[in-house]
Amino acid sequence: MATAFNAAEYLLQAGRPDATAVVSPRRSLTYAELAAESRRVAGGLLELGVRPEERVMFCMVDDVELLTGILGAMLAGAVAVPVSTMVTGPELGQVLADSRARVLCVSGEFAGQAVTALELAPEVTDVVLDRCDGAGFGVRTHDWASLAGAFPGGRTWEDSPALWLYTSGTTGQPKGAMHRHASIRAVCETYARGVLATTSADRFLSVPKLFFAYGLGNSCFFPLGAGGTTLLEPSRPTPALFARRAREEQPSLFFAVPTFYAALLASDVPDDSFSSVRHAVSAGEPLPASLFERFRARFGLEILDGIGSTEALHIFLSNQPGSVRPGSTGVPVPGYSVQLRDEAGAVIAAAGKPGELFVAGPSTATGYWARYDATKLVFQGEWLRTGDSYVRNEDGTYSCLGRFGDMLKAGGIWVSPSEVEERLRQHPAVAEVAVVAAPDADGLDKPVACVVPAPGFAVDRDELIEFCREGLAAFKRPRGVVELAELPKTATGKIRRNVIREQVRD
Ligand code: 3SK
Repeated sequence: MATAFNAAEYLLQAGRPDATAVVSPRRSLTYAELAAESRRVAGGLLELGVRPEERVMFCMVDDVELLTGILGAMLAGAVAVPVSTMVTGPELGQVLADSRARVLCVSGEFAGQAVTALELAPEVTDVVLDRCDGAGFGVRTHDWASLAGAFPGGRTWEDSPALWLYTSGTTGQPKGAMHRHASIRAVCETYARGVLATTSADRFLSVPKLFFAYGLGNSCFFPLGAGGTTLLEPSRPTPALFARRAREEQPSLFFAVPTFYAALLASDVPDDSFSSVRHAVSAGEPLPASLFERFRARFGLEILDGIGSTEALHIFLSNQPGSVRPGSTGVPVPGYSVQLRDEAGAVIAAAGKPGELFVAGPSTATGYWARYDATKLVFQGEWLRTGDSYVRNEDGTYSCLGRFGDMLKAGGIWVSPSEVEERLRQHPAVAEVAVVAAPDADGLDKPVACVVPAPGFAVDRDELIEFCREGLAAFKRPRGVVELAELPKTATGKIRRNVIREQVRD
């Protein structure tokens, strides 16, 4: 029988009413205040005519309004759809139309994109604006502060849809991954409690924003699920800003992506900026061992590297406190199982043999909204296909070899781009690097390194190839080096290898 459950109720009742739930540069709220504010928003959405399971889209900065918007939509039995604020108007219009949301909530900063998006999404009837007037929207507009209405409560079950998160992966059109209310409780109980041992004393500071699955767990589900405090930052992240917030707000848990850890290392922020942090977490892309070592040496913190996905909602494979293997992604998070499969789909039992990573666990999405083929490809029974190429090490940890399609063969032998990249990152002339396959004069694929030089350095092809030859098996060395001003990246900071591949082939 279906069990009544609402993820927002679960999160809002976890903290003591008088404990601080959220701190932003503009204001702080206790759990009692956060619950009251979220119920006000829920009532306001119902008053606008929002029906159970209907989508409400949020294009907003990380602040109390977005937090109460997501919680309020879920309380109302609607589906919260936080979307990237880094998109253009037409890109926002595309996901808005795809979701068929009738209500769009927007921070003043993104009013321009929203006006353009509305031209592509004629089903939107109401826009709720925070710190912005309603001129030029062409539909009914409402001020965020004026949202109000009766909130009856009790409208969802464990399997009711709570949340959609749009993901493009590194290619393709954005797809809405649909998550249940119960999945939100599951990630609090598995990764947050099982790996980070979160408690009500914890203070959470996340560089990734609430519109990413990674940031949503870090800044909403985990802090509230533990009865702790979320420290929100509305501005664009920079090392100086986050080091200052960390010194002022004393977080105990800090979350970022490898690119941001590299930026912190390249900055002159004080070395004791993160002295209050008990665990620093990395996800999004594999954390190179060299970055781990340099961060530990300078900031005195071991980074826990993990991998999650929008489809799995959060991290399912992670290093564990006290047993980090640098350069690996650790072991399955308690509650999740992983498998490596070969190209024919057979499960690989042996250590050391690469395969595609599949994961099963309690938080996988129910599918992509209105995407039959993509859903069948990715959601296979209880297993979720990640598209990542991994190997199990002898000690039971797993290491990422790149995307499944990124692996390349040189002279008939598999080469992992990330292994060659890790070697090249140790050279002082290399700031960023991506290794991709490019055909040689014979049309045979060979590894080519695309290098962004470090400030003040020039790229010397022969020196870099020789440097790889000294540190790696000779067949793995790049046969060519291409200098690039920057590496093309996705909105979430992942390297767009398909774009680089096209560039080096031209
Ligand atoms: O990319 C990841 O590793 C990740 C981690 C947590 C949640 C979501 C994602 C995509």
